[in-house]
Amino acid sequence: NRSGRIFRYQPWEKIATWAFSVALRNPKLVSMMEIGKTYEGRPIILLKVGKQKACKKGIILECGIHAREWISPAFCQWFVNEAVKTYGKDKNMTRLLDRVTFHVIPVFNIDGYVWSWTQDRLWRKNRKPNGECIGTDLNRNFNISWNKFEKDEDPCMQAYAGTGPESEVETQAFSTYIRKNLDSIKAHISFHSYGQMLLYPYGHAEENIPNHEIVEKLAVSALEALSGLFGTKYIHGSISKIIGLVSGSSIDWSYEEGIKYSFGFELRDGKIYNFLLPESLIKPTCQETMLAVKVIANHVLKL
Ligand code: ING
Ligand code: ZN
Repeated sequence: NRSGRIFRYQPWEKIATWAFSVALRNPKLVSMMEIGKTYEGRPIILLKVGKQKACKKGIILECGIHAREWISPAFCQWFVNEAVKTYGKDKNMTRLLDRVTFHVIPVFNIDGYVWSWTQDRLWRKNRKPNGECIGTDLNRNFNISWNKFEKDEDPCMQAYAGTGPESEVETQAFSTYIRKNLDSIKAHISFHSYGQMLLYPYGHAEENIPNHEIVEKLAVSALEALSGLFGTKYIHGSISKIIGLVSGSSIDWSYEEGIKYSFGFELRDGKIYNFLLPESLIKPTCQETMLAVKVIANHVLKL
């Protein structure tokens, strides 16, 4: 994309083609794999971004768990494009890619994403039927205090938790991949919209996580970097404090698996456009978010 050109949201087919071609064009920096298939049979694509070396640390960037939050997949694409474009030019990015592998899932809930493009712009869940209603909220389906608060039991609700922990093939694919790579993965970031918040565990309990102080400090530094660019205001804190008790979320699960830096971003905007963030705001949103992600990655580097 040439400067000045507007960035656009992309349908799944375009994102899949892009993933294939960015890997093909940058064989030394990017490789593509499939971690499983969605309920409707689409391949869940993961891009490994970074220099191929042994014993590297890993950071997982998980985008598009919720179908309608289109800015999230747009950020994952932005991240990969920026990485390959600035490697060898930007000192910090070069250092990061030399030492860290970013495991990027551009769209986690692909079936839902396709549905939000073709049938219902505000679709959130996946597309597997549950009796009279369709879809499970993948961010309530993880094996961590699953369905503990019994408020996500109605299959017709937006945050339906599913028939059991990891009842959905998408959740299974993701969890299996993380478990296989637990030794190297040090951080996990889940991208959502909207509300301009940086969240961390727990969502399933009100107590502080063991490394609360250091995670809180890291959140503050990340947001200093983010707001330094355009002055965008974010709030931060634990999921339970900021949005209330939530069970079965991906970052609570990964935290309990031992990933001590698990964050959830609620990207732009605040309360004007909500899920319908205009395409003119993709670029500034991704630019500022990139700065926060780099702060988190630089911390992982020092571990
Ligand atoms: N909000 C998230 C949700 O799943 C969240 C908030 C993020 C909860 C990370 C737990 C972990 O409800 C949106 N808008 O999806
Ligand atoms: Zn979301």
